[in-house]
Amino acid sequence: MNQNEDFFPSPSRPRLLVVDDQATNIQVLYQILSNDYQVLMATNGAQALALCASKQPDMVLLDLVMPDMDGYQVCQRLKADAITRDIPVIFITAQTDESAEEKGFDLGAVDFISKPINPRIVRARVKTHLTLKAQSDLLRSWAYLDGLTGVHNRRFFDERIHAEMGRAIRNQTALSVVMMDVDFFKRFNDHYGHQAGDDCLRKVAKTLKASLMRASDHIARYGGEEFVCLLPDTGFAGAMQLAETIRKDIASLQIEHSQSSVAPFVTVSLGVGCKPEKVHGNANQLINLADTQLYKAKEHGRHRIFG
Ligand code: GH3
Ligand code: MG
Ligand code: MG
Ligand code: MG
Repeated sequence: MNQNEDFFPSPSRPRLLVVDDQATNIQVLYQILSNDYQVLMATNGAQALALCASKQPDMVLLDLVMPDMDGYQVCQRLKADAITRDIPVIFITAQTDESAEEKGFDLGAVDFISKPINPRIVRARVKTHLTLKAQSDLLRSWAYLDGLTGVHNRRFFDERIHAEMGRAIRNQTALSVVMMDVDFFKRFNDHYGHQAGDDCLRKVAKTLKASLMRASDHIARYGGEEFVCLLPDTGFAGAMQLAETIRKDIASLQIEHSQSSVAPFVTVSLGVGCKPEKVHGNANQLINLADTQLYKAKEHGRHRIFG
C-alpha cells in the first residue's frame, strides 16, 4: 500500500445540504449545484439537523426564514453540537438588511447569499468555502497523525479514549486497551543505527494496522517505541486474542535483532486492560491497567502478553 494514502485520502464528491421550506427554491439550487456536488435536501429545520448528524455534509445552504425553526436557530444548534460544529453554513435569504447578515455571522455562518439567486455567485461561493473546509480538515487530520509512522498520535488517542469511554459507559459496552512496546529497542538502535530503528518502527506500525480487525479499532503511537490499540466493543478475551495476533505478526516480520536476549529478531511485549460491559470505567485507570500489565510482561521475560 502506498504510505501516502493515509495522509491524502482520495476526495469523494463533496456533499451539500440545501435547506429551504419552499420546494421551488430547493429545485433552483439543485439545478445549479447537482452537476458538481452530491445534493441532499431538507424542507425544515428538524430534518436539516437530523441529516447533518447522520450524513455529515461538507456544507449547509440554509434558508433564513422558515416556519417552526428558522435558519438562525438551525445554525445555533449545529454550532452547539460537536458532531456538526465544523460544517460550514451559508445563509440564503431575501432579506437585505445588514443586521440580519451580522446576526448570521455572529452565529457562526461563513457567508451570505441573497435571493434572487445568481447561479454563478452561488457556485463561486460554494466552491471557495468547500476549498477552505477541505484545507482545514486536512490540517486537523495532520495534527492527529504521527509523522514517522503515519498512524495516529498520542493527542488523538488521549482525546479518543475519553470519548469512547463515555460511549462505553452510556451503552454499557466493553472497551479494551492494548499497550505494546518493542523489546530491547535501545540495543537495536545502538547496533543498527537510528535510521534502521525508524524503519523498524514503520514496519511495526504497518503490521499493527494490518492486524486490527474492525474499522472501529484505533491504533496510535503512544511514545517512542510504544504503540496503543483502542478497541471499542471488545471484551477481555477478544483483546487478548488480538494481542496474541499482534505478537505473532510482528515476530513473523523476522526483522533481524542480534542484540535481543529473547530472539534473534524483533519482538514485542503487550499489556491488556479491559473495562467490561455494564461496569463503570475511567479512561486513565484503563490506560494505567494496560501499562501495568505491559510492565509485568517485560518483567516476566518479554515477547509475551499480560492481561
Ligand atoms: P525494553 O525491552 O525494556 O522495552 O527495552 P528498550 O530498550 O526497548 O526500552 P528503552 O525505553 O530503554 O529504550 C527505548 C528506545 O527507543 C530508546 C530510543 O533510542 C528508542 N526510540 C524511541 N523513539 C525512537 C524513534 O522515533 N526512532 C528510533 N530509531 N528510536 C527511537
Ligand atoms: Mg423560507
Ligand atoms: Mg518503551
Ligand atoms: Mg522497549
